[in-house]
Amino acid sequence: MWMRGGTSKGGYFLKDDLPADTAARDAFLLGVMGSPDPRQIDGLGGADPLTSKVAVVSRSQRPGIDVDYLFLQVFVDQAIVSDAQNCGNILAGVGPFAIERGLVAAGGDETRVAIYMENTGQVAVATVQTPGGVPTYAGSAAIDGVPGTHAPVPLEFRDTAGSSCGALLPTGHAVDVVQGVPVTLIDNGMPCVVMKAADLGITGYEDRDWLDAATGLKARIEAIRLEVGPMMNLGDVTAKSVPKMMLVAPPRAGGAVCVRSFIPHRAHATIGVLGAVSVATACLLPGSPAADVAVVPGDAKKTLSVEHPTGEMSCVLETDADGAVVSAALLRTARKLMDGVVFG
Ligand code: NQM
Repeated sequence: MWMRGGTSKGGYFLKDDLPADTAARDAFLLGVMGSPDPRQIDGLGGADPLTSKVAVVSRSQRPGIDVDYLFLQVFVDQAIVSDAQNCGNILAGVGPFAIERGLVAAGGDETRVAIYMENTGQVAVATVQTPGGVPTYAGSAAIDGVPGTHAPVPLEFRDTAGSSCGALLPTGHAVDVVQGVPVTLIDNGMPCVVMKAADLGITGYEDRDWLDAATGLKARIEAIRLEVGPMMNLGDVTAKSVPKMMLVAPPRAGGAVCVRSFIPHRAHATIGVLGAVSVATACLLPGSPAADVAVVPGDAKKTLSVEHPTGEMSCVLETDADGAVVSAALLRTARKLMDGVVFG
């Protein structure tokens, strides 16, 4: 099934429909997307990392969990299929897909689907609109980066700290200085390097095309990324899609912070879901580059509007008595686009 999940798009597969052998599976998925090729002309990928994504879904044997979800990033111009990151946007389609395929029974007008995210070993809960026992994609929820309105798919995350790096702050510091730039190396669901756009010589309000064309800036960011990979317990990240590079600036539309992200080699059209959770969490760390530019509400349950190139994404963060983030909730939508047979 081809679906839009949040501001991403990709193929949703039942695990049993794919080759069990990882190398054979990856070769098939590269063929499905048409990679490696900058235009992905011989496949269904959209010549953009945001539309070259795969969800592999299966019924879960884990107590209290409905389905297991493995996210795979199919690189556009390299023959790489990576499971080194999660994807909270594609996650938004997993609940409806699981109900469509009969892995989960619809339970009334709304169905809560507990999803084990295999990439990071963590759980997310998605609430899917199922009037009359059938998933609906029509509704009145709007998310920036997607035209029109659709059925809401609220997502809740708990205990996402250290998803891939082993700790929220893998170096133990809220600030490290790398190649002369103060950075926060953080993982609250997505390994991210958070730094001030101004420290890289830009405003942080540039659009995606400008950022993608800024080869000097991108080379500097990539040099920082390669250096911090081992510091974040990610090893050599040359062929990995993490960490994501987050350039923050003061909000300018009434939000909490403004972000331009590289994922990691192309600028994001919006922002990743768990990427936004990680940046929002960095805004709560006193003395960090993000805290320096952010406007953070005082309540224990904080709504942080993260401004991005085409609007904003609101993250609702719940903090404990020590100010640590214990849960995050976000609104996404999803849509079934095509159901059929694909050739690898
Ligand atoms: O951070 C893109 C996306 C993502 C990831 C990326 C995502 C997340 O927007 O949870 O959703 O960072 O590669 O789909």
